[in-house]
Amino acid sequence: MNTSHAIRRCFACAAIILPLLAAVALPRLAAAQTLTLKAADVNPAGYPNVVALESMGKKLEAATHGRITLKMFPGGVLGSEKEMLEQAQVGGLQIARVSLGVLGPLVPEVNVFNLPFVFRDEQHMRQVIDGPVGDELLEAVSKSPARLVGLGWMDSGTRNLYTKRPVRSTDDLKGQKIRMMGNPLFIETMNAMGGNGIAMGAGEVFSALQTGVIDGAENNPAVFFTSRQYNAGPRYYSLTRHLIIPEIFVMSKVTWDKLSPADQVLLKKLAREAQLEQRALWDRNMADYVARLKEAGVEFIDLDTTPFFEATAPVRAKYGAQFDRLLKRIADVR
Ligand code: BDP
Repeated sequence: MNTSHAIRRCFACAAIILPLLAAVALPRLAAAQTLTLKAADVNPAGYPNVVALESMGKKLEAATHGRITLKMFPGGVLGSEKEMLEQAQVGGLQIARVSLGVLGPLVPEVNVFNLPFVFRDEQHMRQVIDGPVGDELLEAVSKSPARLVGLGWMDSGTRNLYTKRPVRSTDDLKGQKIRMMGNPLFIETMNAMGGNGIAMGAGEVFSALQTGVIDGAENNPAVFFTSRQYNAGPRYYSLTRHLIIPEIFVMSKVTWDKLSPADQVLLKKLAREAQLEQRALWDRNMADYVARLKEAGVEFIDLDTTPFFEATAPVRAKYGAQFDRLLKRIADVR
């Protein structure tokens, strides 16, 4: 066989073999590039936060033609929020949807939103998180040494007290052990309001109420209803409105850094959409949560919040001093 014949045969071989190789190798390559984002929430399936993140996942999957998918783990199955954050910090969990309350000990800058009575009402809070202050705080999380990236905010309504004995005044709180989220700021808030603040994860509250380790807790109507904690002792829901804390969803920096710049932009865009979708779901469901609590026999107590506001002034003074200028900007948002 002469050389030119050999070369021609070689090309002919290649023409057959290369497409075959490609057919076998290319899907593998694509498969190797696929990414499943594990996302977790302590709230149950069907809760507005959970539904909004699932919907973000579907959009992400469609936009990347299946290259990036999201698997949701609701109901606290991956642990407490503190544990979720720890997993996200090392890349074991990709998206943690947590209350900003538990992020405070890791990223102190966010405590400005965790101060008692810092927002006039929910509408005020929404305007702040949607605007420049909200963006800056997400940036602060991403720039902090916490190894997390702030993706977006969610609504969590207003936190109110629920107790076994009715609370109509700060005096009624005396001697009552009230569960708070794990952040010293909240323990001091409860102590200032008259009760005894006890820190624990959301997953422990039900049995702590049943066994009498605590006399009550505080949260929005959505959690009070969906957790069924009204079946564990508390029959009174006092509208103290002491905390309006936005939720945040953060991504593990380990995962974020592996995303292409285009995927990062896409995720940020979809996160903003999730922020607004969650709000619509929240508004759609809230009246139902309240109605069902009342149907279950929970007594709603409307009260004058002024004494609670005044009692917590030392907490705002202590934790708020460092946020002087930011607090002014927040107050100026109308
Ligand atoms: C709920 C938040 C959740 C918190 C929980 C709590 O949705 O992120 O874990 O409160 O009190 O409102 O721990």
